[in-house]
This record gives sequence, C-alpha cells and structure tokens, in this order.
Amino acid sequence: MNLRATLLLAVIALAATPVLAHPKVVGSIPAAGATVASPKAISLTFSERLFEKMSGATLAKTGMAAMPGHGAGPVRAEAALSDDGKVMTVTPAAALTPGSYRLDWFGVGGDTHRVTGSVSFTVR
Ligand SMILES: [Cu+2]
Repeated sequence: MNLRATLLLAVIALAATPVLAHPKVVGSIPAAGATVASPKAISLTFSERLFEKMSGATLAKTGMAAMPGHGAGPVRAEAALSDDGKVMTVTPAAALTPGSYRLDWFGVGGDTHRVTGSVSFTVR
C-alpha cells in the first residue's frame, strides 16, 4: 500500500469515528435544572441505543428546598429501557416529595464503553 492510500484510509477511519460516539442524553423529562410538580417517572432520551443489561440509573435526593443536604439520601426507583433502547424510564417506588434530586445514569452503547452522566431537578 502506498502512502497516498494509507492516508486515504486514515481519513476514512476518522470520518467514521462519530458513528461510535458515546451515548449522551439528548432530552429529559423533567429537563435538567427544572422545577416541577412531583413526577411519576423520569425519562431520559439517548442519542443512541443502550444495552439493557449494562445500563441503568440510581436516584438520590440531594436536599430539601432551600436546605441543601438536609434530608439527602438514595431514593428507591426502578429503571427500564424502551424497546428501541433509546429511552430510559426511571420510576420511583413512592411519590417524590419536595426537594432537589439527582439521577445518575450509566449506559453502554455501540462502542461498548460504559458512559455515565447525571440530571438534576427540583420537585416543588
Ligand atoms: Cu467509547
């Protein structure tokens, strides 16, 4: 293979990289930073399909309104993925009481790397 062909292949490889980009959250309900009425569930929409067995989320209460850290702790919730693997729905075991929350998600997409992120919101 001559140098020109090698360079061409390198360019093709670089151009193909975005296909293997890590999954990221492209939308959530509630939206990040939003203050909402107690939601029955939290949903995250991802940029690509996640593998169900290697993906999930944990929910934590991070504080009560105007009292950061007070009443903080884990919140029992169950995460499930849609059939197309792009929407994660997290359903709390009990209604969320007023305060601030953080949803920490983890997921494995097409490139098999584990990716994590979080979405915070407030329940009024
Ligand atoms: Cu990766």
